[in-house]
Amino acid sequence: MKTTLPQLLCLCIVQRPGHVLLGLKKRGFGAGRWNGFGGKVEPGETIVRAAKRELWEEARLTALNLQNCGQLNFTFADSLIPLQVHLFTVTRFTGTPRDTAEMQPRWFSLSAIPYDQMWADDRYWLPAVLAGKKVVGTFHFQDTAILLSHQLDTKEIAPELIHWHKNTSG
Ligand code: 6OG
Repeated sequence: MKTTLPQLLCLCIVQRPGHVLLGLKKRGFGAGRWNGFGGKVEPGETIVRAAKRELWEEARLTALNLQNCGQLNFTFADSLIPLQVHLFTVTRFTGTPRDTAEMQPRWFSLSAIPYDQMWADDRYWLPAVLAGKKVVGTFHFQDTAILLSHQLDTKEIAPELIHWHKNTSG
């Protein structure tokens, strides 16, 4: 059986109390959708370095804390190569979100996340991440629009995040 190694990517979910920062992707894979900030891990680069770099390139923010909060595996029926996306939350950063060539950033209230204009997987895992949980998910797509099946495990609240959530909820 032929197996294709997944492509390694990262995705940052930037939060401030009661809000999440999303970017409207202007070009490339996922254009027209709101998403976190991220992209491909370059050869020789660590996943964390890639996450920092992408957040800077796409929103002009410097992450001061990157907390791994799980992994999303994407497969595509029409044989795009599978993706392995490493997720991070960022709750401390310097800078102000800026419009860049790739993304138009905007803060959303946690009660007004535009799931209808996001990847179909996001409504399953993003609420858990925003609640401070770790997620491991597998999502199988037809084209890039139809989610055929999925599996999701949520894990214990990351101990490092409990403090932040306790002090910023509400
Ligand atoms: P570039 O190809 O622009 O990085 N990404 C996805 N994010 C979500 N929420 N769902 C998906 O479902 C995704 N597929 C890819 C990973 C693409 C960025 O988009 C994320 C990267 O952060 C299929 O370099």
